Amino acid sequence: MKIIFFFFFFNCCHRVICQLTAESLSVGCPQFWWFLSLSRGPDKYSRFWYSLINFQVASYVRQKKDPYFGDGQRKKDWHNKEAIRRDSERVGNGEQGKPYPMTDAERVDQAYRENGFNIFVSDKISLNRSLPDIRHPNCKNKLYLEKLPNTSVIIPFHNEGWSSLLRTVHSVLNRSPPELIAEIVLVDDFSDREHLKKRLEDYMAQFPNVRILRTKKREGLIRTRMLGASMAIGDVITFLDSHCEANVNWLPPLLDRIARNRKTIVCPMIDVIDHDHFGYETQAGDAMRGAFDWEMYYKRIPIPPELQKLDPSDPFESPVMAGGLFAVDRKWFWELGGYDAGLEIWGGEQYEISFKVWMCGGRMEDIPCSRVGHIYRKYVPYKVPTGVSLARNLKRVAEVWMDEYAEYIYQRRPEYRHLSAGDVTAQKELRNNLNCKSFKWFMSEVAWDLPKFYPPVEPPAAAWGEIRNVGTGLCVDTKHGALGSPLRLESCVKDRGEAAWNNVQVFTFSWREDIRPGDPQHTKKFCFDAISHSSPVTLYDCHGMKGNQLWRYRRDKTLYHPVSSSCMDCSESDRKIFMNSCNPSSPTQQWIFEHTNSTVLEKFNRNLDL
Ligand SMILES: *[C@@H]1O[C@H](CO)[C@@H](O)[C@H](O)[C@H]1NC(C)=O
Ligand SMILES: *[C@@H]1O[C@H](CO)[C@@H](O)[C@H](O)[C@H]1NC(C)=O
Ligand SMILES: *[C@@H]1O[C@H](CO)[C@@H](O)[C@H](O)[C@H]1NC(C)=O
Ligand SMILES: [Mn+2]
Repeated sequence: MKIIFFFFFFNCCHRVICQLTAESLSVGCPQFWWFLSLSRGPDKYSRFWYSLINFQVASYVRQKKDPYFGDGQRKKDWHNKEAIRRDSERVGNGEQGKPYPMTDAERVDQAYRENGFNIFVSDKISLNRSLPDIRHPNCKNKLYLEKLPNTSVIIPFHNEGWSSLLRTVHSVLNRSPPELIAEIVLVDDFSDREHLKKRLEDYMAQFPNVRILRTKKREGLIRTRMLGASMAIGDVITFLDSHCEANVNWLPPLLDRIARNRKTIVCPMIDVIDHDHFGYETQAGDAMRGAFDWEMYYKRIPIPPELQKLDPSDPFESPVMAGGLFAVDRKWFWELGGYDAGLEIWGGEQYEISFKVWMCGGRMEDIPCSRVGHIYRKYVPYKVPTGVSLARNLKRVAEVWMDEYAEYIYQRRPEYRHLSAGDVTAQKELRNNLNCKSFKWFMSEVAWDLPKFYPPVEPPAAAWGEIRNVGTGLCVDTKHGALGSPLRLESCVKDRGEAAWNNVQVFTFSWREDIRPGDPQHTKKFCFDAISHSSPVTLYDCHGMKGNQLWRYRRDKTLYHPVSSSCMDCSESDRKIFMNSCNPSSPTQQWIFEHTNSTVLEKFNRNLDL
């Protein structure tokens, strides 16, 4: 009898009953307690059902606590099925995000000079081109609130190319529900290119909700964004770059999160539009958390298991944003003081807004179901006022927000220590008035996984100095070679007793278990890299993912490469350094680091079959 009842219970309407039972937990509903006592008997069936119902109730209660679940608000499927179908039928240059087949005539430098990407190719691709839907498959079934706030889309630009700017606008118009676009605001930061003047105004006249604002002098990216934001009328402000393409259903997933918690800043996944052929694809690693190293370079780190969602298409928390693409409740943006108006031109602003929103009671998320492509330029085509403003911006951010952690930056960038950050009183007052938390809190609650990748205090290196080969008596040398060029043997400069400017023979086997040029305090960001058990050893950008840049310095003095199970070897006659099958008795496979720290080496080697 009991069992039949439970079958009914779980099969027919467990959701409703769980809701009832959960609610009755708080009001002490007698039916519920009767029900529990019924299922609580000594026999094992009862115990089974009892634990099952407990589980159901517990998970319901958990979900109820999550404001984003089962909140009773009406949701809907925001996909524009008709537009998706039309897009899927498009064929032609660059359609479906495919690379455009470039001719030699289109490959010339001239094509890149004005924009830093190939404008000839851009001009050949439709302003309405279709993009591949590369979202996680779960995104296709997601529902978002029926009632969403509308947004002003702010697109600052400076001397942007015609087709790249227009494709940004078209992609937003084509792939956003019209009722959610309060306006598109193009903010011109004092461009001088002719097509951005009357011609742009004439073109945009066909779109009633596109506005053009212009700065009166060159203001830089940060103040240009602020000008756009200050004129915005939408409930939400969405910032885009001027060479982007919004992908399918990109907007509702962003606005939905803000509707549920107005203090959330949301970022779309940023995809890569190739600056040569305009092919569209994800960034390496796709969904990752935004982070920084202690020289304040932006970095991306993997989502730790603790933060991975059951559904990988669900939003996840990110400590810092990449930069120009995000949406924020307009009023909340201004409650946060917008951007620090003392930030010049470009740089550091993404840290400022990110630290601020987390520390002052908001949060920040990346939204896997929202994707926007961005053209990463080959180079910046216009004059950017020199490094001084970037350094000053970073110093401002460090001074206002980073508390005692600023010291870690000054240790690596001593030139920042005495640089003037200008007047930051207003910023500090804002931090005070908003009762913002400490940077220590930010590091321990939000960016707690960052030090694993970028420790504030560099852990001691395992070995450093010259690397001398036992068999030949020669040293590993980079000869200042270009990235990707092989390492070579040279006579050891220490022995020559002369300053050998053409040689780099000092290396560090660092706590990351990779080998880099430079002494432990000043390593370069290049790493010993081998791709097979017989390949040369080259210098390559450190990817920090161990893999083919992971090395072991073993007791038998071999430099072992776990991925290929081979050892670093060399030949005296042609001075080459290459991978080979390990033969520890071969003197050409034995290498002596000038200095070692045996504690650290022991630690690295401890769990290894050596
Ligand atoms: C883009 O599509 C719109 C309709 O969605 C159409 O009016 C316009 O002519 C198209 N423009 C181009 C350049 O294909
Ligand atoms: C945006 O939404 C607000 C209500 O949230 C409404 O008052 C306003 O008129 C809308 N703006 C536009 C341009 O649709
Ligand atoms: C060697 O490493 C240990 C930590 O593993 C550290 O305490 C010690 O200072 C290091 N020694 C040198 C000479 O760097
Ligand atoms: Mn850009």
